[in-house]
Amino acid sequence: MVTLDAVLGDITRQDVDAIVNAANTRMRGGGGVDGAIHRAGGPDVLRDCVARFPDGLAVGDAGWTTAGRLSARWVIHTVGPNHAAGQRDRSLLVSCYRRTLEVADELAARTIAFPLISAGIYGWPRRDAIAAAVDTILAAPTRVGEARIVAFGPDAYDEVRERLSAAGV
Ligand code: AR6
Repeated sequence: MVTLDAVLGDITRQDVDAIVNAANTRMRGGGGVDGAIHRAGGPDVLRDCVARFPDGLAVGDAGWTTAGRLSARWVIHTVGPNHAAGQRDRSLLVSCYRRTLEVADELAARTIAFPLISAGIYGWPRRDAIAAAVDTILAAPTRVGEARIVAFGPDAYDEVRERLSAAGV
């Protein structure tokens, strides 16, 4: 079973096998976590996105690229539903975590760091985004040994810790 932890900080600074990106369907970069990962990883990340995903990715799906200059080996990009634009199907958010862990298993990644997918620019209510993240990661049949949710601020961090406690972690 996967060990799940909460971390307060910047996802690009995590020392893990795979870092998860909250991308969009075009997969050509953006703001938030996506911008931070492309800036820190350098141009190889975008080059690999273009080469491996000429048509981008569907909402709820995930796919990997190199992590470029990041200390991680891979970036696993996933596309959350855009709540702010009316995409309210929670199963798509759950699917992001499931599919990301499936991709991590294909890569034989053992450690992974997730941001709170859809909880920023895409406007998913944070407490529910946290519940979806914690519950889905804990229930996933994965060979990943250690997962962490990286919270970008102290309030989000406290809320992730609360949900972990409620889940018995
Ligand atoms: N490290 C960890 N968490 C972060 C960081 C960071 N460096 N930066 C932001 N967060 P968002 P989304 C938090 O907006 O809602 C992009 O333009 C942030 O506080 O990155 O899925 C993409 O290209 C929030 O809790 O992702 C898409 O178009 C969480 O990460 C769109 O935004 C996710 O915020 C995706 O929106």
